[in-house]
Amino acid sequence: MKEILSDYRLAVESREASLIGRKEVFMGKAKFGIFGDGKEVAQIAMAKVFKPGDFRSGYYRDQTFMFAIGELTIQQFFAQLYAHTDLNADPITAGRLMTGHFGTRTLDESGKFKALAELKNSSADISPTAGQMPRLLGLAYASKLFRHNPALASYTNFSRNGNEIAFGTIGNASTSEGMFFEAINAAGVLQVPMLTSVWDDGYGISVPQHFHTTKSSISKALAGLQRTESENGFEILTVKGWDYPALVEAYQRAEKVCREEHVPVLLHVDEVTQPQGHSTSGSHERYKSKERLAWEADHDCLKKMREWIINEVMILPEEIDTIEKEAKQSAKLARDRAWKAFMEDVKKDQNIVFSILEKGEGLSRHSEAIQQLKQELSTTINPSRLDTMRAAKKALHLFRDESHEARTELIDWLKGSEGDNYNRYSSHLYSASDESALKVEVVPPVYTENSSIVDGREVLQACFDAALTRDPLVVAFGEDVGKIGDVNQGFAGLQAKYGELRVTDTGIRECTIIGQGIGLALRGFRPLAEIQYLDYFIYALPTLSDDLACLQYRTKGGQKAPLIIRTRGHRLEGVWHAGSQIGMLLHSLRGIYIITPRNMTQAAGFYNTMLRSDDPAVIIECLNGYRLKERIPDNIGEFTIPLGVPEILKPGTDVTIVTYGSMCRVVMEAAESLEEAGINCEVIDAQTLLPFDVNGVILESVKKTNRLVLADEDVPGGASAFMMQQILEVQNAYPYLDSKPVTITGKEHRPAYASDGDYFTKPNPEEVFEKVYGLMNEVDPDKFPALY
Ligand SMILES: Cc1ncc(C[n+]2csc(CCOP(=O)(O)OP(=O)(O)O)c2C)c(N)n1
Ligand SMILES: [Mg+2]
Repeated sequence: MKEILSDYRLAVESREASLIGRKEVFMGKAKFGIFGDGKEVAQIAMAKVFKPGDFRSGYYRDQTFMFAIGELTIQQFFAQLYAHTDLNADPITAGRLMTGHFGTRTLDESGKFKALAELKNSSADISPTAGQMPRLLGLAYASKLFRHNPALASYTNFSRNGNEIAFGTIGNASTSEGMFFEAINAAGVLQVPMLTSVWDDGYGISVPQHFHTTKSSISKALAGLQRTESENGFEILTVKGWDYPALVEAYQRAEKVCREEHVPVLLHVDEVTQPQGHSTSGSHERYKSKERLAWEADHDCLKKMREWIINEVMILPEEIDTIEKEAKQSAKLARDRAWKAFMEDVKKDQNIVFSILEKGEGLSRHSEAIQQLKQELSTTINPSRLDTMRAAKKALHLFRDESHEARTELIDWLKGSEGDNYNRYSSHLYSASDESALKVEVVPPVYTENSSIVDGREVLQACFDAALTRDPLVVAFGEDVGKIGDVNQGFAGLQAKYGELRVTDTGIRECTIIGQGIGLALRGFRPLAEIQYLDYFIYALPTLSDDLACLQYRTKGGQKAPLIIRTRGHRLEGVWHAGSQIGMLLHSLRGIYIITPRNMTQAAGFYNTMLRSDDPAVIIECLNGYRLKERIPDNIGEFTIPLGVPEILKPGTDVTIVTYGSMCRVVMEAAESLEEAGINCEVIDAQTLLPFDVNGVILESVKKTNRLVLADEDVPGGASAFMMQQILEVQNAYPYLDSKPVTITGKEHRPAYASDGDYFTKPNPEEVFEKVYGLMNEVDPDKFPALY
């Protein structure tokens, strides 16, 4: 009984937080609100079966659940609403994400994993609907690996025999997304402990259920997944979102099959309401009928729970009234504390700038304008950091030709706040820990007389073999990766050697292959997830961009997923098998290192580096390089290659040509012909595009040659534009140029088929020759007469 009353109290407190939250937005104290009202009771029931070691992957309605598992306080909930940038105030997003983005810190302050098996964990939310599903699959799959691979028994900090459930939550309308279906199907195939709850309020913002789901019911639509006596599948349960005892029972049943038998469960929580409507943008009276609104009021889970307690548990209404009063009061107090802390933080800088302005008023010729700025700053309602910054910058602009103490103080403050604001709003895009990929010790390759010359694919195979031996947490999976050892045999024989749990085939489902990798990495694994061809990255891009790339950033270093994505691309022969969409990756995947090795030895060195770091990376192997001969280093599993360090493949003095990947061979061939024509090229392999040339190797080259050519296989203005911006603007090579920079790229369309198609749509040695020659013709037409 005590438990029931405390559940009810929490439900009321959470509801009150939603109600107050909405008011805060309307008072201008916060920008946007989206709350979990109407879902309180269901979430409290879910929290009852959520054990240490479990993980949540959910969405913005889950505040009550987070309160119930003790991983969010109401004060923190308000701190996030206000965008308080202090990690102590909002420990999961540090004010970077708007309200309703939940999570727990799975890393300690040095960026190492905490003992996850002892904690109640939540992966970090993202806004795109159903974006939580791919990751959810991986979180559940980790339990399967921990349970079935005896070599992992000692990793008790991550798992206890794979007993952990991955709890998913999703809105009814979001189940229409492809990611939902892809993840659900994969969970049924894999038989993993994934317990997905659908909060079904009958709407997705304004759009009613019959637009979203076949038969207007996700449990009906998915009925074919239900397991039977003879066939594996899902356990599908339906329960009403206002029925407290039924919810408690349903979650107990769901937990049992999920945790003990590793059977995935879909819990369709129907008849959920949304008392305040979707969010603070707009009201639901615009699209819900009077009847629907009346039905919602009648089926409100708090109202129903109260009635049930009075009727069935026999508690007096007055006693319940007291609980409600206390709960509401405590939510208000939490709001007050959060606002006070937020204001105190913001006002620190405001006070400093105010006093500098005060000083400036007496010292500047623009006394009146300064006074005006001071006045504005002090009378701003709900002041924000930008108000202070703008006042400071406007004052600095006024002080520009003056010399006094106020100006010096202002400059000092502005310089200091650059670092503070970087820390508040821009830090942790990549790992900031000691295991950052940029800090991995460099171990050079060792070659001896015994080093044999083998096919490129064999170099990779030896590297992966060594990795699988070295670390039992390394797993590789993807389409055709298991039995045949991938389409180019990089994993040949390794499934036979290490078993199906370590080297594994998957369905054709790029998006959830990535999610599988993210979830595994979040739980301590070192996954190598394979996307068969670079062209199919487009299917995986949402999860890579929205989830993996921003994970460290959006948690301010609170979570990491050191996933390595392996793929192959650039050129072979055939449309959708010869793409080099590198610009697409550079534009959408900041936060993931992008590595473009020219051969398989370089690729192996980068795999070794990344496997020793806690950053995620994409490694793009050259499709046309698997059968080329390479000399395999004796320390194939140990040597590492540093990121961001280009390699000079051929020194030269006339022109700097920067390239990467398969184009290295093309450019080297052209450079030889150019040499014969009297042009001495310096050919540089950038090796990694993120990070790009961290030590300015290319700048030094341009200082010498004064001419720059960028060659790759992406579209014009794709990755070549990125490289140019890095070299001309960031490295400041612009003043050293004597000629216009030149790019040599693929055509704007997809590559045409066969050898001729490749020749006419991708850069070839003759084209490189002619472009570079043309550059020199402009410089010295007598020495280099026009070709045509
Ligand atoms: C990919 C994507 N498309 C659209 C949106 C905008 N959006 C936010 S919530 C929402 C409705 C979701 O409805 P439902 O899944 O039923 O969850 P509910 O809010 O009803 O709990 C939409 C369309 C989004 N966040 N992400
Ligand atoms: Mg909905």
